[in-house]
Parts: sequence; C-alpha cells; structure tokens
Amino acid sequence: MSVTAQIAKLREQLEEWSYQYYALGNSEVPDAEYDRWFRELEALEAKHPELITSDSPTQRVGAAPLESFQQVAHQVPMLSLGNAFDEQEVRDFHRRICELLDTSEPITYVAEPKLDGLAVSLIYRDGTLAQALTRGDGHTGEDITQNVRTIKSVPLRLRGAAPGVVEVRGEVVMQHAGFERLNEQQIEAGLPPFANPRNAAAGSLRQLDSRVVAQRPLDFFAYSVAQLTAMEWPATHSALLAQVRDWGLQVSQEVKLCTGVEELLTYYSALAAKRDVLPYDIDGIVYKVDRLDWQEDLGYVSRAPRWAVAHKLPVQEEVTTLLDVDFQVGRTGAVTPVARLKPVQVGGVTVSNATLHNMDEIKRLDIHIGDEVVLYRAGDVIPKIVSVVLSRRPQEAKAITLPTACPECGSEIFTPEGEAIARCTGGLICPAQQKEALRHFVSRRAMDIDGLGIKLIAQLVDKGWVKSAADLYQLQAGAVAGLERMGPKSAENLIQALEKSKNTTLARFLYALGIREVGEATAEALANHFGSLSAVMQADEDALQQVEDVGPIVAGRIRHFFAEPHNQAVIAALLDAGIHFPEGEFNAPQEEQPLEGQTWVLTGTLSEMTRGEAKEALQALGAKVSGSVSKRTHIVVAGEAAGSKLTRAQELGVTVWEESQLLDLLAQYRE
Ligand code: I6G
Repeated sequence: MSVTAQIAKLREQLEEWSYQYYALGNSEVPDAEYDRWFRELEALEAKHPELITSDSPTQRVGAAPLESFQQVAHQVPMLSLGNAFDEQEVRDFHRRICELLDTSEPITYVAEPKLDGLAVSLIYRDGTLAQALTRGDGHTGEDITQNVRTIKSVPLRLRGAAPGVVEVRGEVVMQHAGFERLNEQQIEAGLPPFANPRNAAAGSLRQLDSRVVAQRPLDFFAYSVAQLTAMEWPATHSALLAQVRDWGLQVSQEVKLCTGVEELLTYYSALAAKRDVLPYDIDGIVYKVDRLDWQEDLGYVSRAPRWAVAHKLPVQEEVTTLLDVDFQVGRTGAVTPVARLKPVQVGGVTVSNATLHNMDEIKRLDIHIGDEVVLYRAGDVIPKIVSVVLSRRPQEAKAITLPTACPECGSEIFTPEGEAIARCTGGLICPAQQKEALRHFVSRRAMDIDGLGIKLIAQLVDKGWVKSAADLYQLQAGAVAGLERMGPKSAENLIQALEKSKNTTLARFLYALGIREVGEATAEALANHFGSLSAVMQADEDALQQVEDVGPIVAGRIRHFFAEPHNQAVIAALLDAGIHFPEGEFNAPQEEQPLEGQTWVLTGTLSEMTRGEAKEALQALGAKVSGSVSKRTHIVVAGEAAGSKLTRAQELGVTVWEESQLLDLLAQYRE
C-alpha cells in the first residue's frame, strides 16, 4: 500500500472511532488502540510532512500562541431564547403557538437540555472546519478556531456529504468529571480553582495558546444549524439533528420528541429529576417547534425565536452565610477545611456543608466566619464556595486558622514544603484515618460489605475493637449486637456480609486496600497485569510502570505501601481470615444474558425513551450497541427521522424494528 493510502486509511479509521465515540456514545476500541493508530499516523506524517493536511486528526493543536482574537461578523445572528420560569409560562408559550399557527393539528416539539456552557458557531466549508466563532454580542463574535480545533468532539471534517457552507451551533461545556480533575490539578499547582464548569470552559476558550486549551477537557454539543448553502433543508428540526449526528457531531442523548404541552411538562419533570446524574450542567430545557416550515411561519420577536423557549431549572448558585469551619481528617491524613453553612436551597437541594479544599483556598477567597458567600452545587460536584460578598462582611467576622494539632488524635498537623494540603502525622493511630480507611475498605465497589455504615465503623473504632480492616473479620455477633442501633438480627446480618465478602476478586481487594492514587481502574489494571497478589507486592517501580496509566508517582506509592511492615501484617491477617480471590484466571464467563452476542443499532429519534436509555436497557440484557450497521448487525431500531443507517440496514437486509417492538421486548424482560 502506498504511503498516501496508508495515511488515508489511518485517518479514516481514527475519524470513524471518533464518530462512534462522540456522535454515537460507543467506544468500539479501547483508548490504547486509538492511541496506537494515532501514533502510527504521527510517525508516517513526520516522515512525509508534505502529506500533512490541516484536517488530519494529528493537527488539532496550533503551533504558536495568538496575539489576540479577531472580531468576525456572524452571517446569521446568534440570538438568545425567551425564558419560561414556570409551568404557566410554558402553557402560555404553547397556547400562543397554537393561536399563531391557527391549526388543529397537534404540535410536535423537540425537547432537549440547555447545556450551561458557551454558545459557539462552527463553520464548515465543503465539509472541512473553516472557522469557529463565539457568540459575542450576537452580531459579531471572536474567531476561536485554533482553540475549538483542540476539542476532540468537534470533527475537523464532516462525515459523508456536506457541500457548501454548513454552520452548526452548539455549546462548549466542561463535563463534571473533567472539571473536578482540572480543579484538582489547579490546586496542586497552587493555582486558583475554577468556580464552576462554565467558568472553566470560558476561561479555557479565552486562552491565546491552543496548546493550553488542548489540555482542558472541553466538549461540544450541537443544537442547531444556522446555514446550509448547498443542501436541502430537511422538514423538521429532529431530522436536522439526526443529520448533524450523522456528520459526526455530538448531540445530547436526551433529545426527545414531545407532542403537546403535557408531554413537554412530563419531559421537564423527568429531566429535572435526572439533572443530578447528568455528566454536565444544564440550566434549563429548550422546547422547539419541530416543523421547520412552522418555525418560519412563527418567526421572531425582539431578537428571540417565537418557536422556541427555554424552561428554566432552579439555579445552581445561591448566597448563604458561613457559620463555622471544621477540619476533617481523611483516609490519607489530609486535613480538609469544611464550611458549615446556613442551610440553603441550591439546584433543588438543601446544602449546609461545602468543601474549602485547603488553607490556600481560604486565603485566596479571603473568607471569614460570618461572611456571606456564593455557593455552587451541581449534580455529583461537591458543593463549593465560589466567592465572598466582601461588601457585606460583618464587623465580627472571624479569620480562619489551621489547627496545629489533629482534632481527632492530637498529633501534629504538618504542611509539607511546597504543598497546599496539610496532613495529620498520626497515621493509622489516628482514629479519623482508621475510620476513613475502613469506610473505603467496606464500600460497595471495594469489599462490598453491607450494613457497615460510618456510624457503626465509628463505634467500632472508638471502642478500640477495630483498628485495621483485618479486625473486622474477628468481630463476634454477640458483641456487635450490643452496639447502638444494633440488635441480634442486624449483628448476624453483618457477620454474614463479612463472611460473603471473603470471596472477592484481586482487583477489588487491591482497590479496598486504599493505596493512595490507586483507584478502581488502576487496581483492575494491576490485577490484570500481574495476575496475583504476591506478584503485585513484589513488583519494583520499573515493573509497576509497565502497567497502563501507572507513572512514577503511583508506582512509588504502591511500592511504599507494600514495603510498610504494618500494611504487610494487615494483608497477612486478611488472608488468614479467609479472604480469597481467583489468581491468574480472569474474565470468568458470567451467566448468559438474553441478548448475549447480539449487536444492535439505534437510529433516529425515539419517542418513549432517549437513545441513551434504550442503549443502557439493551446493554443490560447483554447486547452490544453499535453506531454503524453491518452484515453482522442483528437488529436496527429505527425511530423518527431515521436516516442513512436505516437505508443501509435495508440494503443489507438487516431486520429493522419500530420503537414499539423494542418497548415490547424490554417489557418482556422487565416482568
Ligand atoms: O442558547 C441556546 C441553547 C440551546 C439556544 C438553543 C438551544 O437549543 C437547545 N437554541 C436556539 C435556537 C438558540 N439558542 C437561539
């Protein structure tokens, strides 16, 4: 094969995997495989620089920082949306639309979450990303092409046919997991953390050096198309979104067709209830009339479309008072200041505590006890104090100081040179560290010991019965039954849960040990790589670094952990107590599931559930859900406005189901 053909093949495969991952939410291959192909392409391009094109997956990061961003006029203004703050305002919106359209036909809407990020317009010319602009004042934005090119969910080239100008609009966001990681890095580097994911995304896009932006976990979700110069517009917004997804862009998995206002309100309640488990912040739900001809008839009023509205969700930032600060000692001795707040409703939940991270953060915020503070809370993000309302500081406001002795064990508190985190030097004589280590050991994803909550752990440690995890297995039902809020039955259940936990896996056991920086994924990788506990315990730092994602710091932590005689003694006692796991034999077959071995494809917009929900339900029955149709596909489920995948299935003679057939199947297994 010629080098040109090899390069083309590598690029095509990498683009296909990106499409599978971002547009369809499917990871066909592990990251390592993607990286291998990527490196191969980089190596070939390094040898043949004349073959590098700007839309190659290797060409996302610009070489030189910009001096400033250019101002660019939008061809089509970037408008804002009208808001509806309650149910009545949504009913008014629907009534207005019915009156203006003057039709007896039911009105179908596309409902989708309004992501809380920054609106960005992507301009593709003949399928290649040419320009990315911020919203700016709606008429003129800034050219942030260099930065947006680094966002992996933005294809540099659209899949399939996309002639002329295609202008796609959407939101650049930072998902919660990436935001938390970024803030941890900021804190470790002695830099101020970002107040919320939106600020982190905005701060990232404002960087003049795209190499910095490339390190930031940004994402793009498309929500509309502003220009199509050489293609027919489809009849509906839902078909347009299906086309956008086919081009390889990410569209929220939550998009749903709703007919009439009652369905909109049901969707709102369902999504509001799910808000905390969504991976990104949303600040409302957008309803759009699905038919594009109706959108045109309805037109605009004072720079907002009449055919769409944003139904707002409760705000995720509120002001409250800092009543006090406690210092908590974690599993690894880290001393964390915790803010005790006057209880306040944020994002629909009452919050009375928030983390303050460390003393640097207290200094940075210039926070005093008694201050009024701005609090942010979203989903799985720990509530966080964002800023202080300095103008309202009361006279009696009190400065916050780090205690010199551990509040739990009295040992010295020490902040290592150059680090922001203070630590209790008591190690495992510190009951707080013992309790947290035990809490981690028994947790669901570790040894999964039911019935051992933090209150019971605290009693066991405070009585001196349990100092390390191994002591748990010496507990007697009779003694446990006498503890607070326990009785013979719950004590017996606990002993049984302990007994059951003895049969575990090496990965869970390694994770349960609570080695610093060894999370679930690392524990799994260690178990798979070494195959036995003794091999992990004996591995030196070089051998440990052969494991995926284990660098010198983590290798050092693992080595130190196993070299510590106290830890060796606890492990020996745990094994003596009867903890066991298969060694050297992995991926044991599980019970056969009904759709085991089948590959399904979901396409188009489903009406009763989102594609994400359908995918989860099918996977729970053992099916693999793929983004592309092939001869090996068992069934294609085609929803509203299904496009090229439906055609492909028909060409290949693959069975095509309607949504109702899928619902029947799922109902059958739910019974
Ligand atoms: O700001 C917006 C967020 C989300 C939007 C929007 C949207 O759809 C999900 N749609 C339009 C049409 C506009 N702004 C103008």
